Amino acid sequence: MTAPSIYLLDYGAGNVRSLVNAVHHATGLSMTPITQASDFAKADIVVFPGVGAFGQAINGLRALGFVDALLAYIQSGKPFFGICVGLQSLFSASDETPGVNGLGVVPARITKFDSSTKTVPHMGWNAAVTPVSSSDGGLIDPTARYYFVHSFAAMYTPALADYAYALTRYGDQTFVAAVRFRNVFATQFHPEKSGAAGQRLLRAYLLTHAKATAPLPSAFPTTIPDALSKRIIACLDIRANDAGQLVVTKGDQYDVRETSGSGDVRNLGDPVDLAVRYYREGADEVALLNITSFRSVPVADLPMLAVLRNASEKIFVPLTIGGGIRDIVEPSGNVVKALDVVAAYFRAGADKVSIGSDAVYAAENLWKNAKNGVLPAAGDGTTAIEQIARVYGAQAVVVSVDPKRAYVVDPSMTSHTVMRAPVPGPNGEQYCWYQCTVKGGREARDLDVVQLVQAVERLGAGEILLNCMDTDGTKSGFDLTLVSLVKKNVRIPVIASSGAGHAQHFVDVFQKTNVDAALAAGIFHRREVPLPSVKEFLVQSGVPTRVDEA
Ligand code: 1PR
Repeated sequence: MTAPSIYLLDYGAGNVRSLVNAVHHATGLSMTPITQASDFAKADIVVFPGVGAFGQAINGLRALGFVDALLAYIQSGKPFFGICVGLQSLFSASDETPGVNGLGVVPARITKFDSSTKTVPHMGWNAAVTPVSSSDGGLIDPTARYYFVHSFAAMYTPALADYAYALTRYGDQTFVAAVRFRNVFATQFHPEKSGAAGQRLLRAYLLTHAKATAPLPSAFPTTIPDALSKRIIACLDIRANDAGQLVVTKGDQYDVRETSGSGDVRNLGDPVDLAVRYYREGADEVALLNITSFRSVPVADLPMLAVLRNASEKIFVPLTIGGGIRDIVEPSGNVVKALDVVAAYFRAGADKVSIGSDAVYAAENLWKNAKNGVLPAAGDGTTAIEQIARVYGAQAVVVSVDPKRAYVVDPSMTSHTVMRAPVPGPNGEQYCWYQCTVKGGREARDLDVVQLVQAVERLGAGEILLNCMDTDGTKSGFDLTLVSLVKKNVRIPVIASSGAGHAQHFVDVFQKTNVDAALAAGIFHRREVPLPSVKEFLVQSGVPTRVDEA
């Protein structure tokens, strides 16, 4: 049997490396990029991993002159496999980009999730429910969870019965998780980021199902439960140690040096080895933070690029890269724009980028334009957050916040949002506000965490990674006051970080706040509380959790 020739439809907007790696890992097959319209005729299977916004995907195809050739390919009956915006582009139109026509293969419109009732984007691991009588032998596993990240979707109505192949419930809405009809198959979720379940799907589709005709539509179960799970994220703080070797390190309250003896940077292992270990243990995402990003290096030599390239060949869950996402002045004086810095990271295999200090400056500037305490409706388009969100989508932009408690005796002593302090201050103060910092906590700013998250959401950030300098490395539990405060003030997903000491802390943060994900570093690195045991405890405690070790 000869291997199918798989062609990749990439209009150049983002990272297709994850997909190329995932397909190769699952099947041993390589994919050939389509570079001209005549390539469609050579393909046995065309894969279209749409990235970014709907209009950008369609206009990208149009600019390359691929729309007619793609429609002719689909008409020819050969297998087409779309992913995410690759599914949405099959529809007639989308509210994301009014006025731009889709391919129109499915006669319906893509609309936005209702954010008045839930967090948007829909981000994380959810089930994809197939028809009751599906005897399709393992293409989509209804007992597994797959990775979704999107703000727009095809909401399910009976008019879509001939096209829908899997449905997912998110809050009060049911949408199409996969379409399958004739020679077309497309998923709203990302199989290439869906761990072992995604690997099984890629193998089953590309090696077996692509050649088969789609089964005839049949009825879905009458109720589709919302199975979105709480995410567990493993975080690696990475820097060069004193010998110049890139290592995973971990501080207490951001101090990463040994407190006794040598005073060396703590070395907890090799970044790629540890990241792969966490993937195998069932991490829902892995975050890699370059914590010495304020140092000036030529962008092409950024050591994190090599780490990412390596990690993305072996890890098939979302990878976030952070540290130094801003305009960079190279030692030569050459300025590299933030958008070009992230392009290098996305090409190397990142799925999201996390912005720290630069987001604080952007928020401060937006607040300067506030009128009577009300933020402007949008920024001026110049910040890294806005530019990256425009090109790669809001879901690709995480803002990493490094707040620390500023204690006050009385709430009237500051204009910032004051909370009752979770623990009293050094002089017995009962109140605090959460002060934002930059440069890895080295410099405090006159901006509180509520001001920061509101501003960056307005600028288009898709998620908040909420650290806490007071609890970082202390193993005393997440700062639930801080997490609840931030969660109340934004619609986008929030990741609780800093302070995890045992499995009960994860249960507490999920049961006492409605946070979307929780992140830990030290306890995982030192194997004090292994990641699988956290997941097991969450399951026992009734917290929706994905269990699918690779
Ligand atoms: O400002 O855009 O260059 O980003 C710098 C990034 O590096 C930020 O995301 C910032 O949080 C991070 N960072 C900078 N310095 C440090 C440091 O530790 N000296 N690390 C640092 C932040 C916090 C978390 C940690 C959690 C969980 N470390 O990353 O993983 O607190 O830890 P735990 O579970 O052990 O308590 P820019």
